[in-house]
Order: sequence, then C-alpha cells, then structure tokens
Amino acid sequence: VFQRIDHVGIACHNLEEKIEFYESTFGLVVVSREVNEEQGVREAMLHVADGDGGASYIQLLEPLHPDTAVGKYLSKRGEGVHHIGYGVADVAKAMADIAAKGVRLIDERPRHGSMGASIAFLHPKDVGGVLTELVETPRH
Ligand code: MC0
Repeated sequence: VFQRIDHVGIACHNLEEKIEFYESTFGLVVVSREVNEEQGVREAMLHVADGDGGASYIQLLEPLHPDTAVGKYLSKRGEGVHHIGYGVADVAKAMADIAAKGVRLIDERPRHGSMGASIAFLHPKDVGGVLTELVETPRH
C-alpha cells in the first residue's frame, strides 16, 4: 500500500524558530507554508530528497490554538515527532484496504493536506502508538 515516506511531521511551539534551525543546521529549504484551519496548524514543508514515487519532506507543525491535535500533543508530550505520512497512489482505496484489516480510521473521508494532497489519518492506538497518515499527492 505504501509507496514511500512522504513526510515526517514534527510538532513545535515556534514554527519560525524551528524553520531557522532546520535551514541553518541541515541546509533544508522550505518549499511550502500553509495555514490549515481544519487541522488547526500552521505548517512548513522542507524538502529532503526526490525519489521515484515523489519527494520526501520534513513537515514542521505549530498549533493554531492549544485545543487542537498538535496543541494537545505538545502539552502532553512536548516537542518531537508527531506523525509519519506515507505516500499512497489512491487514498480512498488505501483507507478501505487498511480499515478492512481492523485499523481504525480517524477520517471517514479524505481531507485537504499540504501542497494539495488528499490525506487521511489512522488511529495511533491501532498502529503501535504511531499516528499514521496516508498521503495522495496531486497528479501533474
Ligand atoms: C495523541 N496520541 C498520540 C498522538 N496524539 N499518539 C501518538 N502520536 C500522536 N501524534 C495519543 C495520546 O497520547 C493518548 O494516549 C491518545 O492518543 C488520545 O489522545 P488525546 O490527547 O486524548 O487526543 P484525542 O483523542 O482527542 O486525539 C488524538 C488523535 C488526534 C490522534 C485522534 O490528534 C487526531 O485526530 N489526529 C489527526 C489529525 C492531526 O493530527 N492533525 C494535525 C496534523 P493515552 O495513552 O494517553 O490515552 S495536520 C497535517 O499533518 C496535515 C496538514 C498534513 O500532513 O498535510
């Protein structure tokens, strides 16, 4: 089902400070910045590498409010890895295939993600404590 790692999402308190750290320490470059009200985040995508199935990124996430997924995560666990996003060819098909194996979907239908992607989250409690995201990138 998974074609590649699309991105690793990292929760942080201050997006601008973390961007500066990733740029100056690792030489990564921001290729997209968005506010996603539905997900309650302000985020930046930093390009890491290109592969056969598409690129991979680090996604830095700052909560828009404390009462959001990332806001709650930060207050409970502090800064760190928040989720892994896997590239899939067809997010709706991947959701159906994975749900059929007994893993709970957080989203009943695909939602809007970074850079025009269609995304859906799987419940971390059914994936060994790892919040897992399916990512279908738009076709060019
Ligand atoms: C919470 N838990 C996690 C977790 N967040 N475990 C692993 N990784 C995470 N990121 C655990 C908690 O520790 C807790 O475990 C249990 O799940 C319930 O957590 P909660 O704090 O009570 O919070 P809930 O249940 O209200 O929400 C957790 C849930 C939520 C994962 C369902 O965060 C969610 O719907 N996430 C999906 C959407 C999301 O994360 N959006 C932000 C990124 P214990 O053992 O203490 O019970 S948006 C994004 O990334 C987009 C823009 C994109 O990629 O393009």
